[in-house]
Amino acid sequence: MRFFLSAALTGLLLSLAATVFAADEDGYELWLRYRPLERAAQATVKAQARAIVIPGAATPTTEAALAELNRGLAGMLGQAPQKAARIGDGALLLATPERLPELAAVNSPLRADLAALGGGGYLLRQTRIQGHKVTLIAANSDIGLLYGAYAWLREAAIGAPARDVSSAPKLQLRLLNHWDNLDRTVERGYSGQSIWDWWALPDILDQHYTDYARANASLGINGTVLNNVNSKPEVLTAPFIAKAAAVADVLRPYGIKVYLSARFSTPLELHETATADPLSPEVRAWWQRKADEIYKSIPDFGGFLVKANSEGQPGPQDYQRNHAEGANMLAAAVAPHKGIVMWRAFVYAPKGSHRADDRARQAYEEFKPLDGAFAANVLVQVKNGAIDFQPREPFHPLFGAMAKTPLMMEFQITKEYLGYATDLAYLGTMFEETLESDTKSAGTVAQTLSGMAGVANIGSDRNWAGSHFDQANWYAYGRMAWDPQAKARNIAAEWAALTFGPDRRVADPIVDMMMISREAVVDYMTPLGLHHIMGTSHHHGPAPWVDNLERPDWNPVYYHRADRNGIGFDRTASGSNALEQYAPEIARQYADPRTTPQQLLLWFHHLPWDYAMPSGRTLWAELLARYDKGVADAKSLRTRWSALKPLIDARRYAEVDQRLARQIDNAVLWRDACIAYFQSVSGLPLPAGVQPPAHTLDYYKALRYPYSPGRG
Ligand code: BDP
Repeated sequence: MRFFLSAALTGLLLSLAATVFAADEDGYELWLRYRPLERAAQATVKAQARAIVIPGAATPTTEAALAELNRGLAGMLGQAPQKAARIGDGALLLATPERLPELAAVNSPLRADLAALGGGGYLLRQTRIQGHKVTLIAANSDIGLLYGAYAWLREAAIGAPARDVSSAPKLQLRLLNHWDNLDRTVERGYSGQSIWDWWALPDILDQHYTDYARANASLGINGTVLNNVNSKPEVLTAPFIAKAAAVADVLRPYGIKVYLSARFSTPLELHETATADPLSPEVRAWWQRKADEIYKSIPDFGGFLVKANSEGQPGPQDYQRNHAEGANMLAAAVAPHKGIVMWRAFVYAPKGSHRADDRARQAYEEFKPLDGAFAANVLVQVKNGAIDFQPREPFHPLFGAMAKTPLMMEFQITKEYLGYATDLAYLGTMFEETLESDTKSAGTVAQTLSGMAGVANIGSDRNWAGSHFDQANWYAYGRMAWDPQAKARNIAAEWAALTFGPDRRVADPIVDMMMISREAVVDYMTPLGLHHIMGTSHHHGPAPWVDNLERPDWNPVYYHRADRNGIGFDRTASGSNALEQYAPEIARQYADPRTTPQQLLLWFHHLPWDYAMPSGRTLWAELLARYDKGVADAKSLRTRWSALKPLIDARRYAEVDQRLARQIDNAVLWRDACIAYFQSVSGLPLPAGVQPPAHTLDYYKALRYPYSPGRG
């Protein structure tokens, strides 16, 4: 009894202490907070880092590693160790074979492990070097050392700094794509202005740039496309090249290369050529000169990202050339400098020539025949699904279908279709779902990749991402770009511990919230495989009734096809047959609604309202149940958060709480508007116990969202 009382009392005191002492945080430090460790953990970390030793000459990258270790240790221990010139007991030793040749000596036990790491990997070991007990961070390059330093700090902050770790990136290209405009607006950005202050550059280098580099390097992100895929010619003019070069100088020590989105018609629009035809010698020469000019200022420039012949952007098809001819022309210009071209497969035809029957088919139809036609330094960048970053999509059929073309995955980290920066939706589970999908022709989607790009959610907001939980999506993206087989739950646990502290009473419930959050959004927006029923152009809020836009495939009614008899898009042989673009096993399995995963049912099938679902309900009743579940889960997110109030600093608690409250409203709005609309179409009564929508359909139809953010 005494024991229980004192345990309860200690618990209470701990909570009280947490409430009293948890100082407000604004989120600027992201997952690199380095708060003081508990006493026992402090002792362990201290013993592993009595002094920091980096043999050999300092480079900007080793200086960055040293600075981060000092910052981290000062935060976690209250005091940073000295840098020492010699290895001694308890040293934290950062070394490459070049800096410390004995690492690669024939008799070195680390030789094989190191060789397996490649350029960017690292290992962490408790070992003996020159007779001294040391903590070793070893790699084959300085960038590997920097990654290793971040990994060791992460382990220390979470309280597990003695593990032996070997880690090497599985993908060589790990990029962010900023959809940032040169006027600092951000297309689909919900976290303030662009962090790139083009006007102030190149003279004024905001501290944000360095902190951005640190955050990204801590995840292993090694490239960034600075500007929007809907690009402008000016970005390739001398003044903007100088600005990009200044950013590149800041990012370089952190192993991050700068890339630019190039507008295909740039030379023509700058009036420097008479055409933008990729086969014109004048155009080819212009791009070659332009590449030379860029590389003069940015010797390690990564290359170009291109959106061509999509949503009105110019491209090779304007000159009756195909995507490969366009991409290869640019590839030839950057090839002498070892640059690459990332050519996007998000294409849907301009007015008039589109396939009216199914937009989902188009990318495959344009790109599959070109497999093998792209130059060696071209990668085709494919969105995770064939429509457009919906809350749930089946994996894009191009994955597994382009054996001769390196592919990059394009995920959207910013939540254009999943509630902006207000709704909590942890995307780790969504990324994982796509990456582990089995293509049946080439292994999992993850195994088909040569690189990954994430459309950034980063902006000028103090917390970078617009909300604290949206930081987790940047984090999860980076960790999965490093290891596409990583598990969303483990990443969430790591992020939660780093962001809110390693106390499991806090971290565990936060992980649980994160793990249900994206499915909640799917349920209250687009359950059972519904898609693209959001409001026109801003993509916020429900609008399943919209049927009057210029292109059929901009209209929600095109996607859900609900009428008196049923609902869903028939992509089987009796419909658009988009299914034939998948491997035969998948096509066969999904041809039958009974063997199609329920979560994709209405993506592939048009079914009668009384179709019997495995639950025993009719499709109509199931749809209603999903909407109700979405709302219930949104409510549960907030309840779970409330329970954490005593353990979280007041500022972050309140900032999250306000958003969770708004998320409930959004969930109810979606549920009610969709039910009102689908009921008006199906003509079916609501089963007993289902709450009728709060308003009439006309009320929902009349809602407007003027000045919604993210329109660029
Ligand atoms: C859509 C966005 C649009 C982008 C486009 C793209 O609504 O703003 O320009 O994707 O990826 O999701 O090019």
